[in-house]
Amino acid sequence: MYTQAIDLPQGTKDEAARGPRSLKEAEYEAEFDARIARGDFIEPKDWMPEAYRRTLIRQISQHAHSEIVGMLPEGNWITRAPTLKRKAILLAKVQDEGGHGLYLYAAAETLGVSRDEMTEALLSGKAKYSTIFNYPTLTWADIGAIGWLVDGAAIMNQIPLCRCSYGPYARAMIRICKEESFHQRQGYDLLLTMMRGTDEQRALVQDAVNRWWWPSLMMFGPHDSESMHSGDSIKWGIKRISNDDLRQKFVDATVPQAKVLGVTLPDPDLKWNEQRGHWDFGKIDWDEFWAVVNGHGQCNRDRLAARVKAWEDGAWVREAAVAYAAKQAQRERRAA
Ligand code: BYC
Repeated sequence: MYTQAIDLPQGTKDEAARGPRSLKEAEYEAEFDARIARGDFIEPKDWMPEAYRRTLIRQISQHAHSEIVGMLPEGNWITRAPTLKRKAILLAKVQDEGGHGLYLYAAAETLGVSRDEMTEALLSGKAKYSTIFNYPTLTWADIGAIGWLVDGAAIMNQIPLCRCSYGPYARAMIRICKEESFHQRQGYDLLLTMMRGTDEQRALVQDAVNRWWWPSLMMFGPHDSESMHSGDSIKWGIKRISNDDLRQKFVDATVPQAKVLGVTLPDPDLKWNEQRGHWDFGKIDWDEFWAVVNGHGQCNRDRLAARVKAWEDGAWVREAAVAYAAKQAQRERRAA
């Protein structure tokens, strides 16, 4: 209702896969392919293949949902932040995440899907959001670990999205990445402060890192060989770097940071590979990943319940806004 967007018919997968239907459409498609090859942006009013539009709606809306659900695990600690400075930082971070969700919903709306439809998909469990937000935040050190590892993984994945072929998504990502980099640094700073504290604080940091390391690696998605969308997304310039390559970049960037921090990453197979010029790392528990994707993580049920409650509690605001808009329209008609 706070939107000008309309829901276009979403079509079926078969329809999307059928390819060009007319000579005109074949011409449009050739022009679209040429623009992608030149590295031009595709803009909302440009012709685009139906499957490209659907892929973007899926990814951008799920990204938006992740930001909104991602406010919950950290929001849980705002009232318990240990100092005023940390509370102000955490408040700002959680608000930023709400803002990221809004830019992303707005970017998805330009593809012909309404905010109401996206919200319905989240609340009904039809749309996914990142697995990472289905893990609990047990101690204050988890807030630092989320900033360092979760936001660190998010930046690694999102920087290439600033060059994504769809203009509104790419532009939204530029601002989001600037804010994410602050989020990552505040997390690292928080952990560094705790590491300079007592033995008990250092133990809390190590425990948080032990719990957040593997879920952070899962954020990049399944192995390339299992990633059903990567082929098309890379062909269309939506994804610029594959899931596995981004995961490797994240491991390579994070291992030296862990050394400076003085924590051990919970992977006995983590070893520098001179030949590859990369860190080798152990096997990810894909059964756990898919269980969480499919709704069976530790917090899936609580997270969705919190979003459903927020939606229901906000009904009076939506009703008041509709009543106000109707009154305004009536006043304008009378004045005319
Ligand atoms: N969690 O073919 P694939 C943040 C799904 S928010 C859940 O590789 P794709 C932050 C995938 O959706 C971070 N589901 O897919 C906020 C697909 O299922 P569907 C969020 C996952 O799209 C607050 C299926 O598995 N970031 O930074 O090519 C506080 C097959 O996967 C996950 C974004 O959303 C997962 N981890 O690649 C702090 C970034 N991984 O959709 C931080 C934008 C995979 O067919 N998104 N799946 O039902 C992307 O870059 C890509 O969508 C992904 C997956 C790399 C995540």
